[in-house]
Amino acid sequence: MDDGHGVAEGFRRHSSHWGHFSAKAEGGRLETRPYPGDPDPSPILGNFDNVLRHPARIARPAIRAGWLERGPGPDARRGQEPFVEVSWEQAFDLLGAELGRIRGDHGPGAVFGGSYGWASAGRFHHAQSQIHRFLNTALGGYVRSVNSYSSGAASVIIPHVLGDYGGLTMHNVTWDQVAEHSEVVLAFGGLALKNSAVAGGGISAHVERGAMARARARGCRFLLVGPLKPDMPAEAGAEWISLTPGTDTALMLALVHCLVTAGLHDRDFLARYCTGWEAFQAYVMGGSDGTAKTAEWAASITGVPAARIRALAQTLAGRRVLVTVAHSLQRAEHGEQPVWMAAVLAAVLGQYGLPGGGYGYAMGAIGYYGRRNNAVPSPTLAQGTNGVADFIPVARIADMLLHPGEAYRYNGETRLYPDIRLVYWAGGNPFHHHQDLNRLRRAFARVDTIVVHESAWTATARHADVVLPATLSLEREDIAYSANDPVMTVMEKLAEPFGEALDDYAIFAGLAARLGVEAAFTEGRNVREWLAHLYGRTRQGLETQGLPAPSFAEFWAMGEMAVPQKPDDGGFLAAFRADPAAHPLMTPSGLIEIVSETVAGFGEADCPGHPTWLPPKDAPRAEAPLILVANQPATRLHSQLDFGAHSQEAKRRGREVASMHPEDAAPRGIADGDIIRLFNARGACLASVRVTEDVRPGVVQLATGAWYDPEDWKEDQSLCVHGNPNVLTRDIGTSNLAQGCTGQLTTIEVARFDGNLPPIRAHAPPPLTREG
Ligand code: PGD
Repeated sequence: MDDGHGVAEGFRRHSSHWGHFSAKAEGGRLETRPYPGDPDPSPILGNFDNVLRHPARIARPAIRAGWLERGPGPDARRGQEPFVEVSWEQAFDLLGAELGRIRGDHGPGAVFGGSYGWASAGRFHHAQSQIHRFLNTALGGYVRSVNSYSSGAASVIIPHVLGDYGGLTMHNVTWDQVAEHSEVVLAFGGLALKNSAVAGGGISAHVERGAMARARARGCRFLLVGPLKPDMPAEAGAEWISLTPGTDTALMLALVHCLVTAGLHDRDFLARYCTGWEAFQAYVMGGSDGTAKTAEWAASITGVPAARIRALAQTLAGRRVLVTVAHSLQRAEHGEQPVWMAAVLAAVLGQYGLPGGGYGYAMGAIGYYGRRNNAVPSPTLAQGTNGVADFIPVARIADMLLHPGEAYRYNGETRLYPDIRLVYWAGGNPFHHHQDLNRLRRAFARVDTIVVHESAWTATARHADVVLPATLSLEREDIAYSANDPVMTVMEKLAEPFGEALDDYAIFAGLAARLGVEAAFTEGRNVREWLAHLYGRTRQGLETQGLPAPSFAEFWAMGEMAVPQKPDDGGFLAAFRADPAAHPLMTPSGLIEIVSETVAGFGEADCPGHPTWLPPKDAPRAEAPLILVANQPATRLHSQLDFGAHSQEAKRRGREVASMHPEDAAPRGIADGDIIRLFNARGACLASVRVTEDVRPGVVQLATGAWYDPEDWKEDQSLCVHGNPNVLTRDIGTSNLAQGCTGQLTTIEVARFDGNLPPIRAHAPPPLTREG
């Protein structure tokens, strides 16, 4: 028996960033079934099996003992001290008083509420919306963060070059177009299914594998440019062009050199749709800096043989080529360059705006790129007005906390870091997502108070002063909606909250009451009433279009609803191609800016006025001869539910698994299955090792997301025994232009670890005592 949509009796609907599903809770465990219409469900669903009652969960509000005894203030003992469990009443009283003190003594400009993070699916309980609404209502605002760890460089450079970052990623070439029209897909950084398996807000069908199989069956060639072979699924039958990480810009420049030399560049397209070609051509051919960007030049930088580069250029000319660039390429020093350069390479090939051709920046990086857009508005919680204008580029958090008042450059401006007293986080894990975690620990020691809402004892929670237990999405009801997915679904409550955990909404409502703003925060609605209220926006969109518009009660009873979508029309780039005068780009010239006078005018040496090969400062050298690729994990979303069954099954001897090439392993006496120590000047971690030819020689791959687990929490630079690569990565911006995250690449050395293996304690709570 099912309910007509394929949900079995006894199972209830829910959703996650990695897919809609249904589930049944029994004996503290969750049995999940993927959404029936999903052709390729994500195995990450398996992480839900064992998390409801896991020891990593936070049961009660907890206050760091030192903060309770000594009060707010800078403290290097964060992350080292035990916690005292208190009642919700005590927690609300203590935190309400502290927020009142900050509001009165320092104002909202002393509060960092950026609170970056993926949180959980669900439109109402969306943690960032809740925290921002609360801080705006209760304090009058907060210092926010802009951009993301995913696309920090791209989201700043693309508006200068192509105008519309949102349009480029969300409304452009689709997977259906690839399946039907592309002749060559040139994928810098690949199209890894582990990345497109996730989409913020929920996903009803994972279409990427099937689209690549259809395209290949039609004769489309997929070319993977990158250091890791698994970054393309077997279905694509991709040719692997293995290159040194961080050198893609040089390869692209050489491709342009080859095309121009052979007279194969699309002169008409460059003349009609672009600005700056002549000056850029002079750079490529060596006229402006004395270095011709030949195939031989690029071979010495990238490690790709010159003959292969020339052959590749011939493959591209005159075909329907889609150039894609994974987010990972721009999560590195000078990350703006490959994004900009790929836009130029696509212009040289002249396929912009044609079905299945042009530039699909970040296609495959997330499950909602390469899809059609919904034609109705999403249910969205209003966040109120932020009275603080100040912000930081998101990945500059440690700089901000360590250097209040100091100047930094961002997108042509000189800005000053604010003086932050209180950091408030809900729905993110900076001790997962930030770089150089030992530096982040020093930064977290600087403020008066750190507040974290979490469902589990992440390292971020362990570094907080006030830890408030939040429900998992599984323990509350909500609506799942993603702007590029055609199925909107109810998220039913699957289990009772763990311990005394509350929804973020209930926590903020309790605090709002202490601060005298409860009515403004809650507007008198309970959760169900809020869901009905938010749904009203989508319903109105349906009504406006004359489409059937079920009431909230009808929607809830149906369980899911198909959402109308816009046509697959190629978006702003197709319109621009059809008539560039009528549909100019949102750039100063209205054209594709191969040279940007704006960027040139900023005068940044690390981001000049056209795409440029800028060698990384952090290059392999004697003490750090290997390049670490710290990429997205396949067995969980970021660090979420690292204690979940699927994530745990993939570990070896409890550690995260790194991959390295036999040529690098053999001279170090390392064999498959050994434990290795990865280290550099910033820190060290242990991992298990897989020795494989799927990784380029000179490269070590270790995914992010294993919870930070220092051997001794009291030591500076303690060994992470579990395998968190962010103890090794560098905390520098991509450039003065975007200041994006550079966590993807860094240089390291590796050695076999022969000592006794320290225990993994990341998924156990810190020492806890009970008040009274
Ligand atoms: P998550 O693990 O998703 O990582 O960083 P992000 O902080 O988003 O953290 C979300 C946290 O929110 C989890 O701890 C989860 O328990 C909590 N949470 C979930 N739902 C709720 C809720 O409803 N309420 C509350 N209060 N909490 C909730 C991801 C970031 O990492 C990203 S997006 C990228 S792309 C970066 N990638 C890299 C990289 O490639 N390489 C390196 N070295 N570092 C990276 N860091 C970045």
